[in-house]
Amino acid sequence: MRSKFAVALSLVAAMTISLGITPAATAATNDVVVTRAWVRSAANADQAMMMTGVFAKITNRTSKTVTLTGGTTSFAGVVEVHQVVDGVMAKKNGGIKIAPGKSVMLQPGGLHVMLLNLKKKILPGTLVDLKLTFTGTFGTAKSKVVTIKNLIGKISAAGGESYSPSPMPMPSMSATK
Ligand SMILES: [Cu+2]
Repeated sequence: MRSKFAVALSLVAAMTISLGITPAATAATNDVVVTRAWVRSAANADQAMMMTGVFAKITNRTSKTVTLTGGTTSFAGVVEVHQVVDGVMAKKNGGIKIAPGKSVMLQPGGLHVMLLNLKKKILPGTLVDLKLTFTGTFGTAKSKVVTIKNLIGKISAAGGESYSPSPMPMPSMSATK
């Protein structure tokens, strides 16, 4: 029994290591560059909520502010742009604005793209298709869709924040440590 347990542990360790060195997804256009993109695998508590988060570094290479407004994927019914305020996440109205030449980090505990109404499981290693929609000035176009290839599911306990959309914590509850 001990040895079986040890084998299981080493398998988990091997999976973790192999996921750790997997090249992150990248999507580059002349205007918007998305790097280090990954999606939190929904084999954890998120699966029950049928939602999960996407994280990445996004750089604006245009001379005007660009705004990430949402996106589409075959894995979810709805793609929203979210933020976390005081440990509680909420839809970020108006989208995520990126100043000219600047980057933003979407990361656990902060800004993120939320996949809601999941249609398919996202397990560690699952490749997820995702198109992100930006508004801004792209030549004569006012919007741009960036396709992220090889967006990979990864286990993450980072952040420790709750992705539960409801019930909203009462003020008296959130004050409890
Ligand atoms: Cu969210």
